[in-house]
Amino acid sequence: MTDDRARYVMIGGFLGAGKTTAVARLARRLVDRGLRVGLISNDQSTGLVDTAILRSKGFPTEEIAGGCFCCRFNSLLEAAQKLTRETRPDVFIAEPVGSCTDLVATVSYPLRRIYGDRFRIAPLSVLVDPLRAARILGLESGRAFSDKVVYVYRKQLEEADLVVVNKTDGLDAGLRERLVVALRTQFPRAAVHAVSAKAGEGLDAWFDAVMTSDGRDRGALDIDYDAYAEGEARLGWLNATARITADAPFDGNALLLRLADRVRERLSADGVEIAHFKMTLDAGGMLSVVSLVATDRAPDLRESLLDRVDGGELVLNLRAEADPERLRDVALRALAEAGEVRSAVEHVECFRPARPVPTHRLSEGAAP
Ligand SMILES: Nc1nc2c(ncn2[C@@H]2O[C@H](COP(=O)(O)OP(=O)(O)O)[C@@H](O)[C@H]2O)c(=O)[nH]1
Ligand SMILES: [Mg+2]
Repeated sequence: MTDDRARYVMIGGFLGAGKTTAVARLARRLVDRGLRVGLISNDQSTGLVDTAILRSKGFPTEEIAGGCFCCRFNSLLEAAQKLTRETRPDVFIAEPVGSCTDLVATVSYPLRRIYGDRFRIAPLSVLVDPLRAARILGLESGRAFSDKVVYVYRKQLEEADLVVVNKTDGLDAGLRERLVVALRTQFPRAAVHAVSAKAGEGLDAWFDAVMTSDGRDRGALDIDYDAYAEGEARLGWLNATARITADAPFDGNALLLRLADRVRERLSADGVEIAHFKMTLDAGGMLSVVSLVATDRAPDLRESLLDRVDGGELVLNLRAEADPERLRDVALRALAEAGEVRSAVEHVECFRPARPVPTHRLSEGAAP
């Protein structure tokens, strides 16, 4: 008997772990094999760098803004329906908000129990950045988030079917081994994979597990929603867009790297830990993309503009354990002082994520 249900894949994990990179990798692989994909990105507000990145690669992508999947379950369904009307995906790949957890009970179970005739639910993958995870699991010292944020981080790992250590390229072999052992010991329910989404290493076993097995049936995560809400609200969120103009052509990649460094220096002086700071400069459909995933790490130019440009649209997403107004002030000041260019800020939103209130919360065995 053939199964014509679409596979629903969720690739979760904390901010900066490499979800969007992995989503694009999996999507490319499936498309190369003749399958149709539909991608769903998600954020607490609008103006998403991730959506711009995924669309620039040519994948049909819907964005759910203004709340996470669990709290906007119906928007998730609508996004899937829209993609179905337009491209009839064989596989949906959804990237939840990086500060979100309890996804099995609030998204996977309801999808399976209520819409199981339409979707086949893949195991939940949770990606980790190895250096971030090594600090959080106590294997390495260094700047880290507060215990409140760490609560959310650990809950993400607790509910994973597949824990995926990402960024193995350039990772010290000894640390990689210690990390895999620590994850297996502390989160024994999950299978642990180690991959580089960027370099394309180790992906076969993980993607095969995602594409050929189903999410495991088990009771809902034991989670205290007060602690979860508090942990999530420790993170400040800033989304901004600005129109960039200049009198003479300029190097757009260097502009973004300069902005990332300025913001990092100021927040470092404040003792703030950055979770993920990402920016795109869209110059007539060509993109420069820069990411920064910890205050003490260098910015990464993930996509570069080949030529100098006259201007473009800048999208800036910053998530850090700090007062959101402070993030706004630091980012806007860096922009104002960027030199070489003029910037007209068109949209700014800064806030702390609201308490998560899931549309559904089902555990296995519960009636829908
Ligand atoms: N070295 C390395 N960097 C990676 C890898 N995967 C993602 N990154 C980088 O990590 C940063 C965050 O990636 P992104 O996919 O946006 O993470 P997300 O916030 O979880 O969606 C970007 O600078 C990526 O280029 C990887 O396998 N190796
Ligand atoms: Mg992302």
